[in-house]
Amino acid sequence: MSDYRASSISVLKGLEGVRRRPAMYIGSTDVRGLHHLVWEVVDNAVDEHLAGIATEIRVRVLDDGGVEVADDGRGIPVELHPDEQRPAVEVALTTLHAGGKFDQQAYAVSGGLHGVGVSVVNALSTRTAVEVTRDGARHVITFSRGDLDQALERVGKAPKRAHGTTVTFWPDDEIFDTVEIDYDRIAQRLRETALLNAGLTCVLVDDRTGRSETLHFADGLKDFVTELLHGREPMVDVLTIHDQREVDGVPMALDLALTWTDGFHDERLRSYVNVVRTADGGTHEEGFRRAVTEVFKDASKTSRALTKKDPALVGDDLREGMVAVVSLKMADPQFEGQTKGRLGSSSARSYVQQVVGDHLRAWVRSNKSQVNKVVARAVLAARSRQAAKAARALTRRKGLLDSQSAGLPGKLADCTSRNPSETELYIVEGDSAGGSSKMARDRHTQAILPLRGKVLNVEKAQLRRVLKNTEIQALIKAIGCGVDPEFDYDKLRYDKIILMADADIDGGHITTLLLTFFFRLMRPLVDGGHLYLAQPPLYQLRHRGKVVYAMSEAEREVARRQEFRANANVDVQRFKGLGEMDAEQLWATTMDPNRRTLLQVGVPDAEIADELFDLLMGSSTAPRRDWIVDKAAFATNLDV
Ligand code: 0RA
Repeated sequence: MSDYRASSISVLKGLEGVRRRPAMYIGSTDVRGLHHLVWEVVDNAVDEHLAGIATEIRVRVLDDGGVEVADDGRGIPVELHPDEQRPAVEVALTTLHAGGKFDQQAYAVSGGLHGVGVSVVNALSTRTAVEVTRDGARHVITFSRGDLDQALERVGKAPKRAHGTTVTFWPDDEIFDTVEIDYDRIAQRLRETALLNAGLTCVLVDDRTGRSETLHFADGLKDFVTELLHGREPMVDVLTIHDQREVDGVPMALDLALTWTDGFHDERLRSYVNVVRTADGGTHEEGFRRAVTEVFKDASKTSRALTKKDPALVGDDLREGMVAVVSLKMADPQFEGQTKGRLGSSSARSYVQQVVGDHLRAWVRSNKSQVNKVVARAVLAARSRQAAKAARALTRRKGLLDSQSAGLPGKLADCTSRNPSETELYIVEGDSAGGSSKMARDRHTQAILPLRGKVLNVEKAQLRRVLKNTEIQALIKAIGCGVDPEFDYDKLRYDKIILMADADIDGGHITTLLLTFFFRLMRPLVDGGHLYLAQPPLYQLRHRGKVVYAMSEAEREVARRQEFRANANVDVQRFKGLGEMDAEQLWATTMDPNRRTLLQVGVPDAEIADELFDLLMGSSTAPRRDWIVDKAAFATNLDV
């Protein structure tokens, strides 16, 4: 009796610790942490799939804010735990780190990859209900804030061979900043889960909205690579690798899919360890990259795609346009970095390098024409790398990248302040708008750089041509920091770089071109939050000396109703462009720091931005036009 008490007290202590310092167990108590609860249960269900049992995971968001996760795995054991003399499921839900996965080694590859604890979910939920189907019966047990509520009970019969677990929990609003479950977050994660686990079906249902989806990918990683291509044609058939072996007595497994496309200029590599994304890469990625470089460098020597005149290929050339997913499973992985997003285990490097090297060498031997395509693409990359290097050397000689020696561009109307923390550069489309903005500005802090006509499309043109373009040169000189990869943040001459273009299609286009320029060649400016979009109004409403501006048709109608008498004869002027506004109007609406609205340009996710610019600047025009016309998209996609 006293033993029982003693152990239950220590258990209680464990879960109290979770409630006292939840971030220790789930990272944070914001939306991310909240959804961690869902991942915790889903990952346990995925383990049942990896163990070869579960085929389906169903997540349901309930009307009352609860989340139900059901799987057809083995079912959490219900028999009495030999030491604790309580049902194993009760022990699993109330004991920290007791997933009940007793043998680490055996589970290392086939399952047991997660299982840190449904008990953490239990501790951080006002209520948790677990239903287990196994041994021919359905069993239910419930908890409240981690404490046992209703002891395990047999609630009905079940077919003899039926098995599975349903965990339903209601996140605790005493713990979390918000308990609002985000459908899209779960959908995205389940999609990833389904892509990484070929054959597993993931279902998501939202009772609050009626939304639902089913995710199932028969070809797993091959489908994943196809998704990452976003409609681009692969240059070679998607190549897949599956390997499973013991390395120094430790089981390892590698799944991989790989191809190349000429639709991207970067490398798109996604990696996972034990079905968890490694956003910062690590040793498995290193091993993979080394193998690709080694094998294809070798292959290029005997490929007719590489001629004597060509520069020697480097790894970056070979991996340009490469799209790949690497999924490694291993026991006891070591993670590094601030967010633990990088794999540090060195055994993974040599294992992946060896397996990928062996597979690729065999593939290269029997796919000569496909190899030629990959090498030809790398040769193009090597040539443009050389050209860009030559162009940079040239511009450096001319002093273009150094504003001090080159002097400022003639068209720049600079501000008088030399304190970069208070200065702003308005980049203005067209000379007439340039004129009125020069009159309107606060000349102490605001500088104006008018650009003529269309800026060169950085995405299509080669770097060499881009840097020769006079508009681009003026821009680089005025800003003062040079361009990637020699960008020098300390030389930034303005705190805010503000793009001010007409609120029409052409203005949208020019803004897009400039954004592309900044994103590709002055990325640190974007990341540092220095880039802004001005928001000139579309309409002016005036009646008896009262003037109101509106950004859109909808705003105009609201203003007409709310700002003026019902049947007032309001004079409405539509601005076709910035040039139609006089200095006073421009100042009042778009440039006065106290009255204007600026959109700060940000890049929420490098890959999303990359996609966006590919879409906008790539070859297909229809989607691009739609996007440009719908200028609101700038705000939603780029404004953070
Ligand atoms: C402990 C041991 C076993 C399975 C599980 C826990 C388990 C946990 C969860 C959480 C959600 N779904 C789950 N399914 C299973 C192994 C049981 C056995 O060997 O029979």
